[in-house]
Amino acid sequence: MDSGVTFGRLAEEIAREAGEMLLAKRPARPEVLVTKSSPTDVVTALDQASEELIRARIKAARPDDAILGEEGGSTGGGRVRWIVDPIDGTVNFLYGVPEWAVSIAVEVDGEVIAGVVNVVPRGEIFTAVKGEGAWLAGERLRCNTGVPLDRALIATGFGYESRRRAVQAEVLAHVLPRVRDIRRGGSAASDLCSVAAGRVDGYYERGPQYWDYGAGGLIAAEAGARVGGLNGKPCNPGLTLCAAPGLFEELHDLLAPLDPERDG
Ligand code: LIP
Repeated sequence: MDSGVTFGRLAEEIAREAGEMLLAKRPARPEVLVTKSSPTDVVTALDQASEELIRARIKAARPDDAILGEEGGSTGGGRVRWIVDPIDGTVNFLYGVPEWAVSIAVEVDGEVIAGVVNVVPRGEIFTAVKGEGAWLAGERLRCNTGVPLDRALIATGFGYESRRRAVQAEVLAHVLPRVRDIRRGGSAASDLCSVAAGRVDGYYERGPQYWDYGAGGLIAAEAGARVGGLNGKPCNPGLTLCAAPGLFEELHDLLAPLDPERDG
């Protein structure tokens, strides 16, 4: 079995190539191809082209591995699985907001051991290998520590369905008065990397899927953050929560009584 470092290098190479393709092919106004869970949940032709490229590169290098992709679903079996978000932050991509990413994680026997988030418009490639730290441009990343909740800059995001958003707004109304401020970047993968890089102190969101948080979750954890869900659960679409130990618990205890996993 290859090491996390070998998987990480391959993931980085593929995420870099997908990013170059997206930058080269992105028209001034990308067109919506289809909508998914709601009229605002969009897929562009380039989401699909990016996933096709990533799948082709993985298959060429590792024909027996399984792949879970946001657009193409689940294929293959075996101990190694690649978790792919071909464009995380598709609405930003559509509008030309420079905050979208290609996210690739590699899981062996159910555990993520390597992750890459290429925040393409910023030319930033965040990487992590389990036990080897999180890195950006040759610098080891460390999340902010010792920040109390009332001084914390917290990133969050919102789903695409109206009823879920109404709950998220209600939860946010309780969080906002208790923290330094809120940021809504529009890419969960990038938000998790922002925790790793100390650009925000914490992040929470109801709704991100495995392809949104797989790679970024490892990057944040390797930068010293705690990453999980409610009540000791691992990250899951019910809630993704991430911050340094201490702030994680404060944020958790603020959110838990608000029942943030409900959808209306
Ligand atoms: C998006 C996230 C965003 C979140 C949205 C959505 P997509 O992913 O990264 O931060 O708030 O609900 O999940 O749809 O652009 O891949």
